[in-house]
Amino acid sequence: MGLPNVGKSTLLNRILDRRLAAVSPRPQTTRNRILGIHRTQVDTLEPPGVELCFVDTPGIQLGKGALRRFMRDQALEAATECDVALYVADASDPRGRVPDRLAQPDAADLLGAIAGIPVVVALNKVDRVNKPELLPLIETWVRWGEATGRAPLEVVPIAALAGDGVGRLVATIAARLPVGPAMFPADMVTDRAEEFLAGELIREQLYHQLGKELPYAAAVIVETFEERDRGDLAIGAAIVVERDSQKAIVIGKGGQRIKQLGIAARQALAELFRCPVHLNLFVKVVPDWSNAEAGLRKVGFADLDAGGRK
Ligand SMILES: Nc1nc2c(ncn2[C@@H]2O[C@H](COP(=O)(O)OP(=O)(O)O)[C@@H](O)[C@H]2O)c(=O)[nH]1
Ligand SMILES: [Mg+2]
Repeated sequence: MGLPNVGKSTLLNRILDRRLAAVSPRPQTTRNRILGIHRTQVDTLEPPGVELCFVDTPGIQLGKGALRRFMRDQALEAATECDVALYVADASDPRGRVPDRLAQPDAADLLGAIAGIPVVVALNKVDRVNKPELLPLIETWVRWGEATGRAPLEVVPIAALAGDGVGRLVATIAARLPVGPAMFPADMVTDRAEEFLAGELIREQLYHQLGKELPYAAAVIVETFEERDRGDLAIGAAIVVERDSQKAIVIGKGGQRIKQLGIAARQALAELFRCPVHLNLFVKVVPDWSNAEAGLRKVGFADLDAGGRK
């Protein structure tokens, strides 16, 4: 958990060594909580076999509207259910990296949800921080741990993008997990269906290609997902926006935008599923979907959260 844009999804992808969660420079890219299962050996533990179930969550946020409420609930539910709360802070953000940030009103529910749960703090993006700033920052977090009765608080500096410190972080978390039988089948990597992962990858491309022009309430619905003979995949997906003007932005002049989107998304999908992919992208207008529960269901949020295929 953590503020938007600190690198939570990047970290999940790095640990699992695959692009499970959408990543972008824009805040609020992650909307659903996503489970990623990582299995490893930590030799200092007895037994050394570890199954870590990471739950990536949308960032801490206030704000109105059904989509924001949904995102907030996703993060809070995950926080309530976890064995260890991994708080990711952006060490290169002077205001966001300090524990004081958790005293802001938007963090109150989250702090409540993790009361009594061991906390591990990952200070991310240390590649962008001057070394001398790091030690005092770690000290500040350790003192916060003492002041809030969470001592000893583990603080691990990492660079999720490059992978620095990530092994140590994994071992630190593993040491705080309860011993027990594995919770998931050995070949299971996520609780999300392939359709969901495909939709997230397409949405990630939307963020990359449209940048600031992308409307906040853009969603992707994967409507068809078929395996063809020879092992190819045929995927049909709707990009849902709220207004005709937004549809025009996504399509672009002479259809150039959506064509480029399709090319990039198809490549990313082929990489994820490791097979050739045929992708059919189209744009759909569902007026005001992000403001009401009914709209969210239309765009697939309720179905997805039940974890199943549509
Ligand atoms: N320099 C640097 N950037 C990072 C690092 N980890 C993540 N980022 C960038 O931070 C931005 C937000 O990442 P994302 O994983 O979507 O953050 P989330 O909102 O917390 O899930 C992206 O542009 C990432 O490339 C890191 O270790 N170093
Ligand atoms: Mg994210």
